[in-house]
Amino acid sequence: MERVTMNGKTAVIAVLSGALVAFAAEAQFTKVGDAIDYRQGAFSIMSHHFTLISRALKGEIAFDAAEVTANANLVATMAKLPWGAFPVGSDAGSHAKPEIWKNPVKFKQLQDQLVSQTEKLAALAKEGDRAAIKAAFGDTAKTCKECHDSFRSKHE
Ligand code: ASC
Repeated sequence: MERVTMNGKTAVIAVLSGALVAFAAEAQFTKVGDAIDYRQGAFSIMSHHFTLISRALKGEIAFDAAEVTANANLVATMAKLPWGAFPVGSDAGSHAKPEIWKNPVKFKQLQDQLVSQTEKLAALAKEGDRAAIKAAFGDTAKTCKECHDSFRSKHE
């Protein structure tokens, strides 16, 4: 019993370590500007590789299944990275809207949606069915836009 019953001190430590885990993603940056640079870098690389998939789907560049898969894998990896780089109040000097910290539930929901959709896109790219890739690409692009509409300002 002793091992599963928390005394006051143990409970406090458990709560604090939970808080630390939640904090860790933000604590990795010592300067707000570094967090902004990091997330913008991830978004920029994601956009580059996402656009290459778009161009291949439109026939503007050759549709090379291996290239599309490599691009989709990069998109899926990048999609996981920015979210720990939004320390509270880091909207100044970036496109981030204060709504990010007013509506964290919706922001998180869109992050999770992007992560799952980009993973699906990468899995479908590997299978090589162009119509399925196109559909998954469209779903992903919708999520990009939905998040931008709510949480990204057009001006700095
Ligand atoms: C891109 C890019 C975005 C999304 C978005 C989709 O290639 O840079 O932000 O697609 O435009 O609606």
